[in-house]
Amino acid sequence: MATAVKTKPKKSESTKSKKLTTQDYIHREDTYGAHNYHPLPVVLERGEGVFLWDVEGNRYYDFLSAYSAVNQGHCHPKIVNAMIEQAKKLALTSRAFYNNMLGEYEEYITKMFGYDKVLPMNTGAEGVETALKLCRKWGYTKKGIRENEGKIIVCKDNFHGRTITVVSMSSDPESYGQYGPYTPGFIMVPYNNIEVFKNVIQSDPNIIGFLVEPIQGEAGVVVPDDEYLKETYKLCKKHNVLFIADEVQTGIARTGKLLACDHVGIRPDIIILGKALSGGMYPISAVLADDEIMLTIKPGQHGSTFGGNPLAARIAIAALEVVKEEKLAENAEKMGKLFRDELAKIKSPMIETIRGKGLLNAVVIKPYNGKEAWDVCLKMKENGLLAKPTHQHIIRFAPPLIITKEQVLEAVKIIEKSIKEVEKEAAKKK
Ligand code: IF1
Repeated sequence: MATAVKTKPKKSESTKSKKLTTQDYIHREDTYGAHNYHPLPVVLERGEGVFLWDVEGNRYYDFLSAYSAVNQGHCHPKIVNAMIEQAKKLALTSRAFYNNMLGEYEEYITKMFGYDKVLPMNTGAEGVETALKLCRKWGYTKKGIRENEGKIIVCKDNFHGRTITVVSMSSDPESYGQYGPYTPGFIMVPYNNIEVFKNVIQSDPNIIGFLVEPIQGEAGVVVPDDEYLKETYKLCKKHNVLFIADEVQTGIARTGKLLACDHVGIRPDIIILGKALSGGMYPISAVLADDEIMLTIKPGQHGSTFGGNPLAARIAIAALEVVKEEKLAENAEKMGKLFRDELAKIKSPMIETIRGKGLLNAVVIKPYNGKEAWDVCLKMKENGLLAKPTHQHIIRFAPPLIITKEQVLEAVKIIEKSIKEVEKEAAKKK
């Protein structure tokens, strides 16, 4: 597929009258928007199911799903209809008053995940911040730790969002650089290392929580040993430390179970959900916990303008119903295995590792004569599939969980074709 020729709109010509090209859109964003992202050069205007279309009319397989926010597929009719219906009635009241949708959603989600209560928020980072606040409140009012002394264990290479407290827990200079001074109270341990965790958790009586991604998404879909989550969970129980699972990316059926923690049979003390909680239609996050923890926050001690709004409540119910009705976890399990098995058949010096669980997968690309993961992603774009590298050499592959067997097979063909074409270009450069 030819790439659009670079054209700059003439000063006099208004960009409203003529049909804009991909470059026009990119130039306009570059002129008026902050430069806090480096997107792949594609401008999307329509999504349906596993597909996206750009402004030139090209169709793509979406293998990012907005970082696992579109598990149900783009613009799922059931969720869209629920959103339209509710939006015509009542969108936002603030929590100064009750609304008729919130209680129904709270009952639905707490019963679906098996917790006493939910605290509704909007973004994943807000959900993480809420979990940290709950953990500290619980540490001081229930565990009896001296105020301002509470410590929370976090993992190296974590990604939990981009607020200043959350990046204070980060080991990635790109995430925390020049954003200090940082929020104190975090102890960092290597991921997937039980020995170090054991030494740390028994070394400090002020430890109140352990915040962990059951699979590290941003780090490159790093799947820990099964024992890791089980053992750290047991140690948390032994030392009366809250096990806090950040399932913003791994939750809502993405890894082949409703929650990634379900693979190892543990029940976190606090669960953080986001992204696919709305099927990508609206920012919705949620923190689930039992009363002993949840009720440590009293009226007026936490909240947000949009948290728990009736529109979000209605959308989240529809999005969760789709997960159940369409058996998305089961499909993610099956299609994920098929995807990894088919990828493994590709013989290429550029494929170093294939890893993942369910439909959260990644391929580690070995640079080849100057060509690397970014080049593979550009080639896949030309061939009709969208994915993006994380940490330079790792391509994450996470399609909507509604993907069919035929679509997985076609997608793997595109990936194979693209890698072979990049290899050929690399060989020519030799
Ligand atoms: C971006 C990354 C993924 C998350 C986990 C909390 C949050 C996220 C495990 C915060 C958000 C998003 C953020 C988005 C890209 C994407 C991402 F590349 F940034 F790291 F998925 F891996 N916990 N992840 O993955 O949720 O506040 O964004 O709603 O910042 O570019 P949020």
